Amino acid sequence: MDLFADTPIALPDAELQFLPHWLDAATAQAWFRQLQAETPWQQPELFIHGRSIRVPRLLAWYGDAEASYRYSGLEHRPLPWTPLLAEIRGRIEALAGQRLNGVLLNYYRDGDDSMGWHSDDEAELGANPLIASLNLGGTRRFDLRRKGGGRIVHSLELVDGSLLVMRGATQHHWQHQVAKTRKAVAPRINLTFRLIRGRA
Ligand SMILES: O=C(O)CCC(=O)C(=O)O
Ligand SMILES: [Mn+2]
Repeated sequence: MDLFADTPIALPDAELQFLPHWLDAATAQAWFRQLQAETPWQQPELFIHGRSIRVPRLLAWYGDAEASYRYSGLEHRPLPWTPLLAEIRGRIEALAGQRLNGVLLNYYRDGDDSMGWHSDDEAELGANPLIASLNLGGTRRFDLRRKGGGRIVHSLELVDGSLLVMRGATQHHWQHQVAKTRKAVAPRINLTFRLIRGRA
């Protein structure tokens, strides 16, 4: 038993809870395989300064019908919940203590796949959103820095079966990334559950 397993991460102006062993290894592997196989993965193209760039990972967005979401500058209508994603959502809602109506799936095929610095601060998430992020498959490093740049202040190894919950003002003050790596890394699927609030 790891006594420090669920110790909160003490960063100023952030509320982070990391549960490294949230899921047992057999369930994590079964979920990874099923999601890898059954998800209609997409690799959207972005247009930045007149150039087209493919997002450096694969994505899918699921949710309740009202949970339309903009990410990477594009509007996405949700796919309907699969039985597996609905089950995972229920378990994470129970832990988070709140409703969650959408989930972004990110598939990092290898160390070339990545997610750049950002905060989850889109308007439709409202102030102080709770983001619950489940990790399946290969371990990747998750870095945090103050908004506005500067050095990496804290890093976490997001291991298979772990859950990271970000709450409170975290997204106002901090950015996160999953950088490319030259290390040999196994494929990884990350699921970030969110609550999309209706537009005014
Ligand atoms: O893959 C990860 O751990 C990060 C995912 C993320 O930051 C996001 O989906 O907004
Ligand atoms: Mn994020």
